[in-house]
Amino acid sequence: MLVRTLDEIRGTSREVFAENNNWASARLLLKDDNMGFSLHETTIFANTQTLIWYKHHLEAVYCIEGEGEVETLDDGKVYPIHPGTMYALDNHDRHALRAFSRMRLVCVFTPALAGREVHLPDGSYPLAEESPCSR
Ligand code: 9YT
Repeated sequence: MLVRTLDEIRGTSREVFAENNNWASARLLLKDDNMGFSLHETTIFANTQTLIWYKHHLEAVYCIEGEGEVETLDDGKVYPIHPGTMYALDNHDRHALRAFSRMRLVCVFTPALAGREVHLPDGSYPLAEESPCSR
């Protein structure tokens, strides 16, 4: 069994910061954990907007703290985010994520992230290289 805490992750390579300082991501589970997904607690800092397009991944996001909104850019629809809201990018949707206060989000990615990914200029993460399953 795997057991990890946020306190153990802080200050290690599993804690990743956006280059534009919009967010920080504590990566609780990664590709090498062989769960088939990665699991993150992401902090989105207040009064930020992040343009995202996970063209290689699916992501589900569950808000546990803070207020914000997500806009799907192809159709301009805006969805409020409060604690208890989940959104799933089931169509690799291009979107804008806006935080009105500091948000804490639990995020699941498939395929799993490998470790230190930050957004590429188009808002995507690169696809982690295939590696043989270690178990
Ligand atoms: C909600 C979202 O995608 N925010 C960007 C960071 C990402 N969740 C991550 O790498 O943890």
